[in-house]
Amino acid sequence: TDWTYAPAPESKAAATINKQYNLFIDGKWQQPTSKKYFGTINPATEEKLSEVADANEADVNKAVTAARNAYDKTWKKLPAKERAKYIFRIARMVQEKARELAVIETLDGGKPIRESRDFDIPTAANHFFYYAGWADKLEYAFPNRRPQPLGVAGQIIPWNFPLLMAAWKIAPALATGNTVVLKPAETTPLTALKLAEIIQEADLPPGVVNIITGAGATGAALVNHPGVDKIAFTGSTEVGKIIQRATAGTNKKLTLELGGKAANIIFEDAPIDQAVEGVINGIFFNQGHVCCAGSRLYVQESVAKEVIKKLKDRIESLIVGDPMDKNTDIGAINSKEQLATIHKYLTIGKKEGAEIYQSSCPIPKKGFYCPPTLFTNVAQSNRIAQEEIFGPVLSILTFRTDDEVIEKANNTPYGLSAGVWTDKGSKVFNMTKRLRAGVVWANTFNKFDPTSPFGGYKESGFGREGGLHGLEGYLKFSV
Ligand code: TXE
Repeated sequence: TDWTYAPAPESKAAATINKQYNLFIDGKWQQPTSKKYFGTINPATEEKLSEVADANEADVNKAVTAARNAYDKTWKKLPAKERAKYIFRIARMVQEKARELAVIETLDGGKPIRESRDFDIPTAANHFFYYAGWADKLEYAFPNRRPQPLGVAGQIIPWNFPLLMAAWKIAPALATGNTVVLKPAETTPLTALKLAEIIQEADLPPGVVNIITGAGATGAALVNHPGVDKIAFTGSTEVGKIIQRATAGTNKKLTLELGGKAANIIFEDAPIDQAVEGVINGIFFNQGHVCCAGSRLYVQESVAKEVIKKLKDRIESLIVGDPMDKNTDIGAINSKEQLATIHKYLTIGKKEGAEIYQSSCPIPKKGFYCPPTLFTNVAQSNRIAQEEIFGPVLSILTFRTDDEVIEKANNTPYGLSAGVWTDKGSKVFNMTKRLRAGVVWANTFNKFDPTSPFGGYKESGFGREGGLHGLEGYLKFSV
């Protein structure tokens, strides 16, 4: 492959996104009823990239109707192996267009090209491959339970992994025989719209997948539409709660993947250099815009000094800047609003008495950037140890005993993920049982695979995506 070189920004991808996008409904590109469009910008330069349609209730209605008709008239009747073929085709086309998609993802969202190229796009393709394989094996996946599709799935996704989240949502929905209306996030709609082009080119029956752009109101209209049988949402805990209230008492099946405040725990017997690398990856991957980011470090007191010194040295070597440069480690913060949120927490942390350390790496003048940041002297009750910041900001706390760290790690409203660094296998198993987190990584962090279920406890949501478990959220069972 020629992956060694990041595609240049002036490449074909950059040219093709400079346009006005309509809504992808019933297999066609349709103008929004309101004729309103909004801009999506490159957060690294603050330049406008494209205009996308603002879907209102009437458009949502059209999309849900198209999805319903497609479900009743074609998709439901298609043999499962035919459904699988379409999903395989999408997977292959995502692979074929990987280069273009990686550039668009980075331009639209601000993440380093190295990450979109090596992680987001290939993992998105892998999700389609993986779920294509399940389509004609549902009877084996759920023996004697007679799995049936739900109907129309409404899917709302965030801006941190735009194409990957679209794949996480669409692939299992199609494999299980549902049809889809998907709404990408307002700051990162472009790769989902490119996926719509792929779906059109792959010749999926019209209406099986509909992609509509808009802000929160569009999402709310989709949630409230009576023709929707399932809502799958990834985003903030705040909006997750609104959606849970809105769907209460309806027949809609709901899965929520919400915020997190993951504890990454270093025990004194851990391989320290490996653990430091894991902590760096845990919090700075994708600028910390990761629901399962290791945003709280708990380090055992006896090795705390050494670990903190190594972390400080290591963040000095991280390159912050142009996301299109393949050497960049930390790209642009996704939006002005998110940068303001991060700045708010930096002020809160300092006011709470924590000590701030930021790398001295130069930062571009234009665009939204935040240097990698460490907070030491953090107390468990501090807001920077309790609330999701969703940026490149690590809160460092210390502990002495296993019981103490379990108590502290579990002491937030969230429960999405955690990490454990130790040389002892028995400790890993013990911690895994006691940590209230949907995912626990041992001597690694931020590892994802389509075969592994992912999802939270507590206010991090419910339901699982990925793996066999990821099929269940899109099925009903008659036994
Ligand atoms: O999220 P929203 P925002 C967290 C993170 C971040 C904060 C705010 O802490 O700082 O949330 O981000 C759609 N009904 N996460 O404001 O609003 C919206 O258009 C239906 C964690 O961007 O939750 C978008 O498509 N839909 C998270 C999607 O919801 C609504 C990832 C997510 O946006 C809606 C993102 C409504 N009433 C943010 N309001 C994670 N778990 O990974 C908005 N939306």
